[in-house]
Amino acid sequence: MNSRLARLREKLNERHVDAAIIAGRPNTLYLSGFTGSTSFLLVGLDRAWLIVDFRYTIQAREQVFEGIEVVEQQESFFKTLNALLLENKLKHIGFEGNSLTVSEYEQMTKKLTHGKSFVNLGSMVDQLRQIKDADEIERISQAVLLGDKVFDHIVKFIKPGLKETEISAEMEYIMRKLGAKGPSFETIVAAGHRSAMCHGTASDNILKQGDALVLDFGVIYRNYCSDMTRTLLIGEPDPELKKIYGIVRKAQETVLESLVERMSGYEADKIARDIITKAGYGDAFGHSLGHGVGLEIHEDPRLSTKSEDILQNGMVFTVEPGIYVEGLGGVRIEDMVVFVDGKLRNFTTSTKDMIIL
Ligand SMILES: [Mn+2]
Repeated sequence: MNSRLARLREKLNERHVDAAIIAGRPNTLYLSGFTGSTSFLLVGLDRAWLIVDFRYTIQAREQVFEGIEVVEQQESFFKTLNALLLENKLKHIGFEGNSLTVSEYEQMTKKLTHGKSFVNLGSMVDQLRQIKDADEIERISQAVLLGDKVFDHIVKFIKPGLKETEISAEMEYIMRKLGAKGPSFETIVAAGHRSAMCHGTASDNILKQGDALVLDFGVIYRNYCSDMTRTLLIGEPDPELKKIYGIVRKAQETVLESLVERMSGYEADKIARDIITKAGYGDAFGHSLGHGVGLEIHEDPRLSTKSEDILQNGMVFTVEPGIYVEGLGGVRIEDMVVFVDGKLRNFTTSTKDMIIL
């Protein structure tokens, strides 16, 4: 885990910064291992301190990675931070410009009287988080496996007459029973005409014959998110839905076969988009192909028409083309993958064969 701090320190050095103050939750967890809701992590070039209040002292001592000292705040966080800055001669202080609010920034620059200058590090830590280490890849693979088990279970549970909310409740119950902390985002269960809404979270809509049913869900397991989508068909579907299913599946599988390390997010998106456009449904694929996943459900890199991100070893991301036709329904298929040693590994193992229930 110390290699995470080492990578950050390298970047801080390049920017001539003495220390960074990290307060965003995913970045704090990534760099320190601490899961509490409030803290300031001060990362200097050779020492690092996690400042917490009384509620979290015991937990922080148990959780922090080697090389991080836990400090309980005295009187206030800023007073404690100021003392550390003075004691360790830390003058040029970096902050997370992409996650701090304007008020938090103003408060910080006003109250940290021992800081001489404040440097906006933007999304520096988020950028580091794009490349997953072996421990993260292992956790993510377990999270995805748990999602596959939820899918196996729910396929047997689904039948016409159920409400979408009954399905999402069952999915969330099973994921927790299997050891997940909970869903990684609000579970999407969208049937019939609602399946044409890309983010149709479960409603009281009742499943009926002929419906397409989009299940887009994920779990949080050992702090890491999973994300997958499968589309089921309830009873014999409209021939157009079957056709759409075939196009989406072909687009998704072609991307998986064509992805090579160092391809851009734009190029990957284009492979799927060209197939769907050629089939006459270009306008019906109105979202991007995929996104990074890790401690957060949506992270960089992005796979989209505007993306300049280069897909590299250690990056975990989704491949999720879809086609949505108002009044008829929608189909989306989503897997989570990673590049390891230049090779693409697909974490998701659930079948993509058309399932007609
Ligand atoms: Mn997704």
